[in-house]
Amino acid sequence: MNTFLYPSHLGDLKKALEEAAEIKNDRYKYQSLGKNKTCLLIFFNNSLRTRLSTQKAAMNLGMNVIVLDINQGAWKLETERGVVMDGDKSEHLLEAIPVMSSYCDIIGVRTFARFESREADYSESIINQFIKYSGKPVFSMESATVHPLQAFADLITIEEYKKTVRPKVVMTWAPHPKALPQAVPNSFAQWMLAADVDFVYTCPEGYELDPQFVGDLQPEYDQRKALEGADFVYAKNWSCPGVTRPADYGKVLSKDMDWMVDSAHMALTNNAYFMHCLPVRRNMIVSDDVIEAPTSLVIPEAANREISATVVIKRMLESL
Ligand code: AN0
Ligand code: CP
Repeated sequence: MNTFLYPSHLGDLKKALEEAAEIKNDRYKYQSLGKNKTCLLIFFNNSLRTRLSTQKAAMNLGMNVIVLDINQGAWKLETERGVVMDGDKSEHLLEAIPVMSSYCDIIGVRTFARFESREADYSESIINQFIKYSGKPVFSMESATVHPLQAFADLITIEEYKKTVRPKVVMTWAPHPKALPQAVPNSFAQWMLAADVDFVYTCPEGYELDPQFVGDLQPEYDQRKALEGADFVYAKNWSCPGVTRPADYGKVLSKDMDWMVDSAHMALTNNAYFMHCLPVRRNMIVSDDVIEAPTSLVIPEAANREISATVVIKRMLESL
C-alpha cells in the first residue's frame, strides 16, 4: 500500500478488520517489520490523538519515528508554485518534500482544509504534492477532505460493540462556534457506506456532503426522525461543504443548539452508543451526561486509533 486516504486503499474491509483484531490481540506481533525503518510524521496543524497514536503504532512495528511540527521551529512553507517569495515564507514545499523524504521510509501528513479555496481543498493539493514528490508511501493523518485513520478506528469500534449483524449508524451534525473541516464526516460517511452497516446522516439544510463521499445519499433533515432506532450515534460538527452553494464553502450556516446531542435525543434511539472523534466541546456538541454515560465510546474509539494506524503502517512496510 503506497497511499492511504480512502477505504479502497485497504482493499477488502472485512480482511482489514480481521487484521485489526489480530493486532489488537498482540500489538507487537510485527515488531521486526520496521527495524531500521523511519516514519516521519509531519503536522501542519494541532493534534493530540493522531500524534500519540500514530507514533505508538510506528513504535509497535519497531520503527524509528521523527515528528515535525511545521509551525514550531521549521521554516514557513510556500505551497503554491509560481509565487514570488518576497513575503514571510522562507522555503518552498517543492524543496522541503524531497529533503524530508530523504530522511525516512514512510510519511504521515496532517494538513487541514484551509478554506481559502474549495477547489484547492477538494483537490487535496498539499497531500497530493507529498504523494507526487516524496517517492515514499504517504498516509493522511487528516488532510483537507479526509481523516481515514479516524474512520478506520471508528469502524473497528463499531465492529467491536455492535449487537446485530447490520447495525443502524446515524451521523448527526451538531453545533460548534468555529468553522471546522468536512474531513471527519466525509471519511466517516465514505467508510460506513463501504461497510456492512445501515448508514444515515442528518444535518441542517446547506450542510449536504460532497457526492464524492456519499454518492447519491441525501441527508435526513429531521434529526429526530434520523435518530429513531439508531444503534450508534456519531456526532460531529462540520462547516458548509459548498455542494449546493459553492459561495458558502467553509461558512458556519447554523449554530442551532437544538442539534446538540443530549439525553432527550438519545432517548429516541435503540439505546445507542454515543461516538465522537474528539476533541469535543461539551455542551455544544454533546451534553455532559451523554458523553459520561456507560454507552459513550469516545475513549475506546480514541484507543483504537493506535490499532488503525498499526494496520496502515504495517501494510506500507510490507510493500516497501
Ligand atoms: C478538527 C476537525 O474537526 O477536523 C480535528 C478533528 C479530529 N477539529 C477541530 O479543529 C476542533
Ligand atoms: N481525533 C483526532 O484526530 O484527534 P487529534 O486532532 O487530537 O489528533
